[in-house]
Amino acid sequence: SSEVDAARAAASQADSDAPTLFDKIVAKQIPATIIYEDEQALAFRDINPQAPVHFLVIPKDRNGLTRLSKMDESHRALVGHLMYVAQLVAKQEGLLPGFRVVINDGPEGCQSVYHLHLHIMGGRQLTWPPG
Ligand code: D5M
Repeated sequence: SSEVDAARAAASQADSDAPTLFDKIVAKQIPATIIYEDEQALAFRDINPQAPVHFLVIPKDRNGLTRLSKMDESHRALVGHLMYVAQLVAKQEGLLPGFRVVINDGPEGCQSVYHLHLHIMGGRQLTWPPG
């Protein structure tokens, strides 16, 4: 179907260790609306929002985490910190009635940028299941 084709096109970038555009956002070489920053993590608004509030939380240093499934025990504290930042910024953004956290992994997960990122979406009634 055309929806499946579109999903595959969106997820066309292969998993590789090449830098992604998120490294350029971390380095402030390309603009982004940054809404939270600390030593380890950055949160910025998604350029293609799927909800009234849609932001991404990323590790500044990808640390081998092109995708969640590359996680090993050395990443546990970092990934826990990203989850902490997700809920902190969700509250900062007024998402007290609720929100959703999504990590797309790999081609079938429709991942398009191979630098681990959490999507946080809210500001409307979300539905389930996602596509
Ligand atoms: O999601 C990758 C997400 O990254 C997707 O929702 C669009 C977003 N994106 C792509 N480029 C930018 C820039 N330049 N700024 C902000 N957001 C961006 P995935 O889970 O990999 O499909």
